[in-house]
Amino acid sequence: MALLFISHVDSPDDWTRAFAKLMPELEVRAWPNIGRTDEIEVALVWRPPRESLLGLPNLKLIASLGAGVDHLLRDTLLPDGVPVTRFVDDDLTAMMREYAVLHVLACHRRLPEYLELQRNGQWVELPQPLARERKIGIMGLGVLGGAAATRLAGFGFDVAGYSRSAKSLKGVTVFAGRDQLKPFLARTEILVNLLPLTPDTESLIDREALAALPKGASFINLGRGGHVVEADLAAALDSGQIKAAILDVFRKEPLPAESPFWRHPRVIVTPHVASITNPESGARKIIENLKRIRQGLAPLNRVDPTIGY
Ligand code: NDP
Ligand code: OXD
Repeated sequence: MALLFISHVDSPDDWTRAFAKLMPELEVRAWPNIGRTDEIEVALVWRPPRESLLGLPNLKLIASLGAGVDHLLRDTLLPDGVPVTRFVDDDLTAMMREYAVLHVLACHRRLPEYLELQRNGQWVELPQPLARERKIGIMGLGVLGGAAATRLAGFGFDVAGYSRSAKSLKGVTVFAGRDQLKPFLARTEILVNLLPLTPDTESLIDREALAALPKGASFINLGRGGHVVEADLAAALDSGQIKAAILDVFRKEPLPAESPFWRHPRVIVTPHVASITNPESGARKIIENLKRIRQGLAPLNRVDPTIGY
């Protein structure tokens, strides 16, 4: 019995160690050294090559190395009937919540502007609203966005969220569906993106969406680079429509050297590290799902490839 590991960004070593400890009979094989194809029961993947998941007759589970599955649904041919799951884990959620809080607080207390003032040797006191006077908007109210939204509400911020379907979250005003997007944006001073990338959300944050925010809003992108029209964001930063941006994800990763975001005085760039999958807890989730499938149960955290998340 074997697990096929496919990723051009992650090393298989920690996963090999984790499975050796938790399920020693499951051999981890790193692409392209796949060995006997009929022995592969699970594929654990990040952006797998187009045909890499075909021709595996006993494949029972395709597990994403991350919470997002856009890397897997976009270009890869999926074998019929094999469930696809994404990574959902308390540690991953806690890390993302922490990252969202870190940067919302930074924008709320105007840290990107103070860093620019410091570089220019300027001593300027900027007006400072209280948390209850600050309107935060979270796009995506799923596992990660929901956790960030409720924690930020706990700080006393005026928090709203945007999702596909209506829901109830303590302390969070929910805007659901595309016709609620504009009103949601119009009241949002600090926007946090935690949507999944799907055909519906691709390029959602464009010139029009950025213009719908109040002038001088801040933008924190923790979802995917593909949500943003990067030239529109750069223009909005230059015009002051967007005052500051914290960007963790980009259309092209690593972010190319020529990107204006590297050098913009009020942009903070981080290399897709808002939250990181832990191989040991990841291995536990995969083993749990394998056991469920062998018992004829549906795996946990299955995604629906037809809607993209
Ligand atoms: P979930 O699937 O739990 O939540 C997705 C949310 O987005 C749901 O609230 C869903 O609405 C909403 N949504 C989906 N499509 C639309 C749409 N068209 N319009 C409005 N709302 C929509 O995902 P997670 O919270 O677990 O993860 C979110 C994303 O975070 C991942 O897909 C990934 O891209 C990103 N991520 C980034 C990381 C990083 O390090 N930067 C790490 C991990 C994840 P509804 O509730 O109605 O279904
Ligand atoms: C992601 C992840 O989906 O790192 O970006 O989990």
